[in-house]
Amino acid sequence: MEKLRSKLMILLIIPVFAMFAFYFTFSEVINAEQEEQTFVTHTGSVVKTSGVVLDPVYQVSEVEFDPYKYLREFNYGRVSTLENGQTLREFTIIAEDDRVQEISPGVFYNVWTYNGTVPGPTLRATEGDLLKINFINKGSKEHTMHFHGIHPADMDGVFEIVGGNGGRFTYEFEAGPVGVHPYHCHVMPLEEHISHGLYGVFIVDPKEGRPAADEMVMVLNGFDTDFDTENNFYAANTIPFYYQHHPIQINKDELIRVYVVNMVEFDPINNLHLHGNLFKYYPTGTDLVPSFYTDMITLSQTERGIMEFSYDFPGKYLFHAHKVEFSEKGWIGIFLVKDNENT
Ligand SMILES: [Cu+2]
Repeated sequence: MEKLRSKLMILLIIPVFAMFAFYFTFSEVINAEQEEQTFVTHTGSVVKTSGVVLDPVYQVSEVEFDPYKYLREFNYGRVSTLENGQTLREFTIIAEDDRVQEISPGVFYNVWTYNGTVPGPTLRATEGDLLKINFINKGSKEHTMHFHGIHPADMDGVFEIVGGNGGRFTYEFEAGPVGVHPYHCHVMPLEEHISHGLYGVFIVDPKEGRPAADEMVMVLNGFDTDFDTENNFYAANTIPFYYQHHPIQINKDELIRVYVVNMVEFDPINNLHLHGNLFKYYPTGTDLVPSFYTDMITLSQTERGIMEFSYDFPGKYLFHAHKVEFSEKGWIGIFLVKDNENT
């Protein structure tokens, strides 16, 4: 019995030792960022990386992204009224895939962008508006825009592949349903196109509007900078730890409305915990009556909702992934609640 046990131990140790030996001998070879690599992901799909992405020498243009500006920036499009009285909102979205962004100090990453940033612009309309989205693909790869929501099949951005180097497509559909929805590229391999940054938020307001509030958008995202189909960085709005170093200033007793969308790839779930408070939660934002009163939500990929809260006491309050790995890799921030009477 003892002999059998020690034999088993040896059998277990040998492959582990062999893996370590292989890694240390061939670590140069398996540095994904140095040359083109093909990976089979945990879901079985094949992902190819360009191999030049981490090297700033190859940068074509650098992304300028300000998470503080992005937070409260809404793009309502070019607005006009049709003969039948319907509101028309026209947007122009340009996809590119040759930009480099310093996503964390010293870490440069080839981001694929809608209108030059990750996430792309927050598009906003009222239910029933006619949307015309002029999509131009200036990237080198094929891309599309796939909106979550209700629209005809040929506006779904899945089978209508838009070629690179100037390919065009106009998405035309009525905004709906009310809520907060993601849009993202739907070209295969999907993990690659999404995790490089081709996503954004699409808000559909109810015709009667929502109560006045300090509104903001948080896209929960991550970056796999070594192409092993695991994220190395996590964030709310792209830059790890940004809102911890630059707290989001809000007023005591003021209604805060956060449109939150989870776009993290590779990890099955993400979550959000708010400190010192609870919030009303509207899953997908489709109902005007909240479903929960909680301080914690769990979100699968592209799952999203609207949070509403106000703070009774001034001070600093954390919000972060309660999945500690994610918060320690950047998905954490602070609300700085200002006391109006004293400021
Ligand atoms: Cu794409």
